[in-house]
Amino acid sequence: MFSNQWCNIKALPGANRLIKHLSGHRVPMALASSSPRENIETKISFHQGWKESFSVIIGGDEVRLGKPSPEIFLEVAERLNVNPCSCLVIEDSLPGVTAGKAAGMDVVAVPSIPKQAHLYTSADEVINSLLDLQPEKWGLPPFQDWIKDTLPLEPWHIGGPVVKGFGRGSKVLGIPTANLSTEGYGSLLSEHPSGVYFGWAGLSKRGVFKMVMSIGWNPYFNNTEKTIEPWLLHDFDEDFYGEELRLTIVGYIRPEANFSSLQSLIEKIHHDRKVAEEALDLPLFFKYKDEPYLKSST
Ligand code: ADP
Ligand code: RBF
Ligand code: MG
Repeated sequence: MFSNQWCNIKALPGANRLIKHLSGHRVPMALASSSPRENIETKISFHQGWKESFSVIIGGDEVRLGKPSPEIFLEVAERLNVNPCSCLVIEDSLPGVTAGKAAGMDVVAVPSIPKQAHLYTSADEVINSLLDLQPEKWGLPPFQDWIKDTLPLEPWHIGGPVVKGFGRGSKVLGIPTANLSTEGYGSLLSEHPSGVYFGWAGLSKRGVFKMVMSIGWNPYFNNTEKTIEPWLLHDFDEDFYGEELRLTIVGYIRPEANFSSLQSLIEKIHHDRKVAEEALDLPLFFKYKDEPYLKSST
């Protein structure tokens, strides 16, 4: 059962994948939003195949009490003719989480605002993005699109001159990251959740290299600004600040996490490196190495 800001014109990252997966397995789905029914209908009409995927669509104007009252979810269960306790609610808002729990349902929270996970304590699970949902935890069929610990994505691109990072000595840790400025990438980055990704990195004078990166707030350091930090999997004998760096991001590995020690953060990043290196040899990912985007620079 889905709710709320799902169906803005740009779909939430991973929403399409999830809806296709569940409808492919004939899992009954409903959309329960606080917006008026008419607005929901308009919004979902932008997404191909969504309307047909939901057996029930219900708006805030169709119930007496809005979230956090459980009414909207109980009404959905009745219309679906299912027991509330066999429903899973996927929610982005706090009142929605409260409503789902009050209806006796399992609730997975996907907070729409970053760094708010700690507020969602009443949810059964808080995930960073829909990419991290594990349907099998809730008795639903598992995704089958993960390949060798990676989730293939429609490739996307980001590029610009390499900027100075926090100078936290990542290099000393053996993990130099050639930071890119997030300026001008607001909307692209909001389409892609924070997390650990991999792909190819092009430096016009030096070549194309395997790359594993984090995008986000580095929970271990609790940054206040989002950073883009690609680690090029190659030994360079000099720095390349200011050079144009082009990235093709081809897959997702995991959400950013916090760690109890710097040592465990470093070990995890080395594991990410291994995952990325092996995956990038698969034809599925290797083929993007030759994209012109990586080689041209303007
Ligand atoms: P900063 O905090 O300024 O990003 P880092 O300690 O992360 O500093 O070092 C990153 C810099 O190291 C990059 O900007 C780049 O010039 C250089 N560098 C050398 N080797 C690599 C590599 N394999 N991957 C990424 N950057 C590298
Ligand atoms: N920082 C975190 O706080 N949590 C993470 O899970 C995390 N994962 C990372 C994965 C990769 C592949 C890379 C390159 C960096 C990651 N970082 C993470 C960012 C790291 O904290 C940052 O690069 C530091 O500056 C390293 O000292
Ligand atoms: Mg860096």
